[in-house]
Amino acid sequence: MPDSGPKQAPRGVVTDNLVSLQSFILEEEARYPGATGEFSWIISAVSLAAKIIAHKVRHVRLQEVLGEQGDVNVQGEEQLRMDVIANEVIMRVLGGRSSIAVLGSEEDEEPTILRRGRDGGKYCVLFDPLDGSSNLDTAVGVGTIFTILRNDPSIPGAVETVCQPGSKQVAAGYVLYGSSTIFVITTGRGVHMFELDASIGSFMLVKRDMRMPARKKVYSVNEANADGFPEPFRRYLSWAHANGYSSRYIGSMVADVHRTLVNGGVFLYPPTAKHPHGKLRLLYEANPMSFLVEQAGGTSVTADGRRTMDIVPRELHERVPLVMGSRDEVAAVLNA
Ligand code: P6P
Repeated sequence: MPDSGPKQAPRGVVTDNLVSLQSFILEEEARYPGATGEFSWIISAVSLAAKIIAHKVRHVRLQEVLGEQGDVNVQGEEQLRMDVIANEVIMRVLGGRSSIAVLGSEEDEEPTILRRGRDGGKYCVLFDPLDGSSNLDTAVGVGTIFTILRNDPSIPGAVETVCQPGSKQVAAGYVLYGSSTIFVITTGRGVHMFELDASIGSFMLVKRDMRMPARKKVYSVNEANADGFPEPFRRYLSWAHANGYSSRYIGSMVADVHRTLVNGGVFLYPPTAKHPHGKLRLLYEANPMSFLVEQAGGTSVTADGRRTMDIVPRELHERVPLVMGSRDEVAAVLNA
C-alpha cells in the first residue's frame, strides 16, 4: 500500500498546538546547535517591556500620564510623558540583559554603551519606544519598533557600531498597542504574529509565516503633504485616483505598516517640503519595517528606488523617504 501521505496524528493528540512567544523563540533557537540563549533573552526582554508598556498605554488617563513631558527630544519634537516612560521601561528591562553592548533610542541623542564586546556585549538593540505617541490622546493605535544588530567589537565608537545597513539585522519587529496588543517579529526565517493574552500575560502565536498579497489597491500616505512631493509621487497619486485605489492613513507608522503587512497595499512617506529627506528614521523605523516587509514577500525602497536595507547609515537618527509594501504596488509607485 503506497504511503498515504503525511501521517495523521493518533486520535486524541492535539496538533494545533498553543505556542507562546517564549516557546517559539526557544524552538527557533534549537535550530542553531551553537546557540547560547543570549539572543532569546533579548527577545524575552522586549516582550516583557512590551507588556509593561501595553498596560500603561491602556490606562494613560487613569494613570494620568497623558500629555507633554515639557521637553523637546533630539528630533525637535515635543516629548510626551509616555515617550519618556516607554523609553525608561525599555532601557531598564534591556539594560539588564548581559549580551547587549549598545542601546539606541529615538528618544536619546546618543546611544547608550552598556558593555564592550570583550565583556559579553554581542548585540546592539535600537528602538523607537512609542512610535505615533501623538495619537495617544485620541486612543489610536501606537507602537514600539525594535531591531537587533550584532556588535562588532573592532569598531570603537557606539554610533559607528550601530550604523549598519538594514541587511545586517539579526532580528526586527514591532508591538502594536491597538484594539489588541500584537507582537510581530522576524529573525530572517519568515514573519510571525503573536497576540497578548493579558489573562495569562503571554504573547500567543496567532500566525506563522505572514505573507503579503502581491497586489492590493490601497495606498497609505499623508496627502496633505502632496504639493511638496516630488513630481513622480504626485503622478502616482493621480494614477491611483484614476484606477480605483482606496486611501488608508492612520498617521502611526506601526498601525499603517501592520495593516499593509496583513492586507497588502503600499505605505509611503515621500520627501516633503518640511522633511526633504523624508520624516521616518532609517535605523529604528525604516530598516526594521523593511526587514519584516521583505520577509513577508514585499519590497521596501527609498524615493529613488534603492533598496532601503542596502543604505549605509551615516548617523543614528538619519531620516529616509520610504515606499514599502506589496511587491507590485511598490513597482506601481516607481513606474508612475
Ligand atoms: P505625519 C509619528 O509621528 C510618525 O513618526 C510615524 O509613526 C508616522 O508614520 C508619521 O510620523 C506620521 O507623520 O507627517 O503624516 O503626521
